[in-house]
Amino acid sequence: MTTEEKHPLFNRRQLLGTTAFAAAAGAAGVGGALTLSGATATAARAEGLNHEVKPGELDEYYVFVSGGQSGEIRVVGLPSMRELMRIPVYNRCSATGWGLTNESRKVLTDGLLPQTREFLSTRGGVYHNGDLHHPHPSFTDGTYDGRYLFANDKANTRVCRIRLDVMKCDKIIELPNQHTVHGLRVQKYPKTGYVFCNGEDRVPIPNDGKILDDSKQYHAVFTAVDGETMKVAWQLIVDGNLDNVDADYQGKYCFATCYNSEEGVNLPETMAKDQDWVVVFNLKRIEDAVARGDFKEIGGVPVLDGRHGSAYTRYIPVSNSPHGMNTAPDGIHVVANGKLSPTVTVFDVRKFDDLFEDKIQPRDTVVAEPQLGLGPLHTAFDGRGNAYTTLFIDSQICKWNIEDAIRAFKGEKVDPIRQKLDVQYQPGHNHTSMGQTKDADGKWLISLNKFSKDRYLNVGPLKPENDQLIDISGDKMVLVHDNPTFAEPHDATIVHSSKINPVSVWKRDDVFFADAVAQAKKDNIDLLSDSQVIRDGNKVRVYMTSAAPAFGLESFNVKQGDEVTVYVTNIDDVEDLTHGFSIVNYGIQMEVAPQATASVTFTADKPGVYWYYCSWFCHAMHMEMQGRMLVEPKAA
Ligand code: CUK
Ligand code: CUA
Repeated sequence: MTTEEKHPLFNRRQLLGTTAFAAAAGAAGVGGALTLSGATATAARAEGLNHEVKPGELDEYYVFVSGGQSGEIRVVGLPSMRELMRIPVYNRCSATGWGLTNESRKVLTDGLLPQTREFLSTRGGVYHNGDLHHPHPSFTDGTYDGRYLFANDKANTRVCRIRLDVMKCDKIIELPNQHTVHGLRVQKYPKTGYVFCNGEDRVPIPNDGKILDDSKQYHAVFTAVDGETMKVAWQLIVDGNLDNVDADYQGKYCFATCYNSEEGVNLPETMAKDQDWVVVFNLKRIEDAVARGDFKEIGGVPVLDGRHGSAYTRYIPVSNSPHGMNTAPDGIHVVANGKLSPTVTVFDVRKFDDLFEDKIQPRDTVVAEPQLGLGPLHTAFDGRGNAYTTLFIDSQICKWNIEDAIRAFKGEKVDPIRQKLDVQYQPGHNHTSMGQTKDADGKWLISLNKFSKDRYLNVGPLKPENDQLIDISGDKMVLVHDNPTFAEPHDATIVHSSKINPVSVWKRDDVFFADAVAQAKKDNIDLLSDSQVIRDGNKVRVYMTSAAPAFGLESFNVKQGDEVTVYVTNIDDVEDLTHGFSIVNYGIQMEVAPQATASVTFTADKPGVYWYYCSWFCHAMHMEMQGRMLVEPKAA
């Protein structure tokens, strides 16, 4: 029996590859008979990419996937599509204590506007939801530098930063004057730099109730946040609204789609016109204006007027309701995706200089406008001159060639479309490996589909979404894997693993728990060795170490009504040895990773005996890692 008969999926080319490999192995003096499995694996790689990651093997890429209305970020390995970690951001997380611990509440509250702080004062002090759409890592010189990941909150107008060394969110800021942040991308060159944040909804500024139904007086706002300081650098008021955004590879421009040039407040109004636009922002001109003080300060930040006629912006008409905005890795071409138009519009960024000098008309910057199919939403690139556009209504990925689209636009008889691949079903974003950088490697594409319909076991009325992995290394796209996901991947970024180097153990001088370290110092406590209770009026600070399988305190006493802060320091210095701290019937739970300090503050309202225990499995005696909080009742 030949290999071909045993493996009917093998074609001639694969067999040739196998033979060549066997010959090479013989010539190199490896000797012995090649096992069939060895030959098979080689043949499979010769034909396409191998997406199987065997037990014990590591993925080649990280994928940072948005959690949509779940408010979190998920870290997924590619090509296996295994979920590796969740990073809580705008949500509450029971496992890690995000939203409960003092460290996370500082992140969640520090960047809130004063009026929001007041609004939340009767609502637990923090927002309990968020809608995270667009996670994008920081750049240096057009590629990822492994420092940070930034993402928007469409629900409560915030922007977050995640530290990629520890994979925790370290900053969240709320944007003034703006109503929602939808599109978010970062400056690619020379480095990040700015984080660009699109205000989608139009509201009065200030939005204090003086203007209500008079939508003529509403405005949309574009914000540039300084990614280093996480402070607003400047804002522009624009005409229309803002959907998605991207930046160039030269550090000169960024550009955003607008689906509501009509400035309508309901569906028929926003769809009324055949054309909307892309707005281009001139970073140098804006920076110069800010430097010479040519702005109004509103809500504590510099605000410029970027409406029609402004020196800072240009408005380029495109067909009805464009959505995604994607810069190609060639550093030249930028694609606006039509959504309600079957076309995508391709701009040449080199023409924007002339556009701002008024030497050419806005539409003169368009170099192609291929008709691809119904509902183009987002486009990804392979670095070989091809683009991959999601067709939401057609439920397809359309692969097309940029140069051919440009030739067709000039009138040549060429069809830029290379292939259409069915996806299940109705894709939103799609992403290629390293495809949003100048290092696009053209190996993998993921299609983030909004519906899974018949692809999985029925789990009730609420269904998962479906992320599909597609091999784009050859001439044809090949679908290789389905992966169900929970609410809701809008966007993702595929980063080669060599770009990111997380630590395994916290450094003791990390700013994440610097407040706890400072308080301990005032209390004369060495967090790495002391377990002790400090009483300070009705404030009680409980310091304890954790080392598998014991806390530093077997018990501690407090009085009913005390404000108690428990600081747990994990003095284990071993990779993967995380402890937890949970107090039964007190709603307290947190993660304490190796060499971290975590703290939580609560009022000891209920008298009685309350056991605390380690909640992250750490040791054979993990169940025994516990102690008692004794709450003395108030004197009657
Ligand atoms: S958006 Cu969701 S499919 Cu918020 Cu990037 Cu296009
Ligand atoms: Cu410590 Cu489980």
